[in-house]
Amino acid sequence: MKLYDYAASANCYKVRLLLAQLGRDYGRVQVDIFAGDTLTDEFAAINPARSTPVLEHPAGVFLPESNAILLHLAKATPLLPDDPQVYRWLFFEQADVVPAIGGLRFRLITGRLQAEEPDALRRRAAAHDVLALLDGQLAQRDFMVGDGYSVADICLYGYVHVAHEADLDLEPYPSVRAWLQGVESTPGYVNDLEPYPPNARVGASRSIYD
Ligand SMILES: N[C@@H](CCC(=O)N[C@@H](CS)C(=O)NCC(=O)O)C(=O)O
Repeated sequence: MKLYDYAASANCYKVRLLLAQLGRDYGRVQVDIFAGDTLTDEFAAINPARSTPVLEHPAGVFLPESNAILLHLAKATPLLPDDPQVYRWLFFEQADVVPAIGGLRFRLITGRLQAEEPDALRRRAAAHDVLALLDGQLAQRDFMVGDGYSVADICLYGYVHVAHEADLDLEPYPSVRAWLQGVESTPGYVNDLEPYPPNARVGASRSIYD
């Protein structure tokens, strides 16, 4: 099993976290998404959307989309409970959490947006809506679905745990803060998310964002 992976992507980190917690061995294929690695014909053959992560499993069969990979890998394990609420959070994460928190963080850190620009303000407001919603959900429970840790927590953790890097203050969200600590206390937890490297900065990069 191979993971086409970018170390500074939280979408990729979500998959690495699950693989670590499942104790699965895999090979890591480093894709430098800001050096044009996803713009090649070879990468398009692996994933025409030109994004990472992509799981190759079995050999020659490629599965893109981080949350599809989470579902595939967690199948028949306790991390994928038989509760459709899991699906709800995986879709919510991609539709709401990633553009708001992940998109804001990426654009601020790499110089693609300034904090007071309208698009930054829009994403910041959406991020606070997301955090308030999650805080309400987590007020009466330790984890997102049922009474245990699952891929719903893993997928949401990916970008929520770095919300402060988008200057989003988590102080008003005590249940979210307690949940982050809860995730970090689960067996096999790892955090190998790397900071964006210099070549991610606007003007220095060659990627689908440029
Ligand atoms: N919906 C996709 C989004 C993946 C995505 O946006 N990946 C980014 C890194 S976080 C990427 O690989 N971008 C490629 C590029 O910039 O060339 C998923 O969840 O896997």
